[in-house]
Amino acid sequence: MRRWFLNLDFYKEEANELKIAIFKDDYALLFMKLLPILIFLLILNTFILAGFLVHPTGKVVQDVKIEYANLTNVVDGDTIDTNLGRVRLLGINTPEKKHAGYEEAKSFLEQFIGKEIILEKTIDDKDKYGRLLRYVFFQDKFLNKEILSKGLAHFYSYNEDKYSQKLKSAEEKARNLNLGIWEKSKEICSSCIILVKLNEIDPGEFVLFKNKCNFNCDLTGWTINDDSSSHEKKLNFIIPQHSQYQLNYTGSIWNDAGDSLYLRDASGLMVIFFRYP
Ligand SMILES: [Ca+2]
Ligand SMILES: [Ca+2]
Repeated sequence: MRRWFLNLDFYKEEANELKIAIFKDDYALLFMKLLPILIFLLILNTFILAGFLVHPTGKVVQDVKIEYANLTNVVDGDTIDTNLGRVRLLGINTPEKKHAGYEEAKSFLEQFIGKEIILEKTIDDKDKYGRLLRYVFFQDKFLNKEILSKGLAHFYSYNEDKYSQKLKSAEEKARNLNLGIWEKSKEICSSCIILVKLNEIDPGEFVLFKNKCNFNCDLTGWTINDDSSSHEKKLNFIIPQHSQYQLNYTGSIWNDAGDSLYLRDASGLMVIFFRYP
């Protein structure tokens, strides 16, 4: 009897091994049959990842696009000409002509004339003037970021993208070091004037300043600006000691969604920087 049971166990084991072998063979066969489909799906996936990313809004956008170009001419600190067309550097806004930082930003870019640069598109292709909106790289240099790091531009975004945070930090570092456009005013009144309120809701936009010192402050020749360089307003008033002054706007200057205020003294040095939201 004992022998019989042993034999039975032996046959059971044989049968199990055979089953496993058949199962393994089936699996291999199935795998071989599915292999071309798997390879096809893998390639398709790679193409999808290379060409598209999902924007935080949930919208699928063509997000990664890199092109090689030749830098042929520098228009100003944030605009260059290339063989592919005029390019507006994304994420930055450099000073206008005759303003501190204008020449420095321009000559920084001029060192790359005749060089092969890399242009990267993220969300937007062109602005309303038909300029290509691009991030610009030369070898390991990220030019948009370098300009911010040197304090030669303020951060300016059309649409937030994967580089926005990096660029904002570069700007913040330069600001904390008082570099370039962030150089602080040495005027005595620069520590007297405070921003009480900025009302960005139009109609009726206004900016309310206060002179907290016990002497009058003459703001003649000082300038106030939002993120767009073309909106500069020259001031011509005195704020008496311990008084407020409300600067009213008729047009729509202060963007409701977010903007920045730059108050500079007559020599262009920074008095107040305020960004919202
Ligand atoms: Ca507004
Ligand atoms: Ca604005």
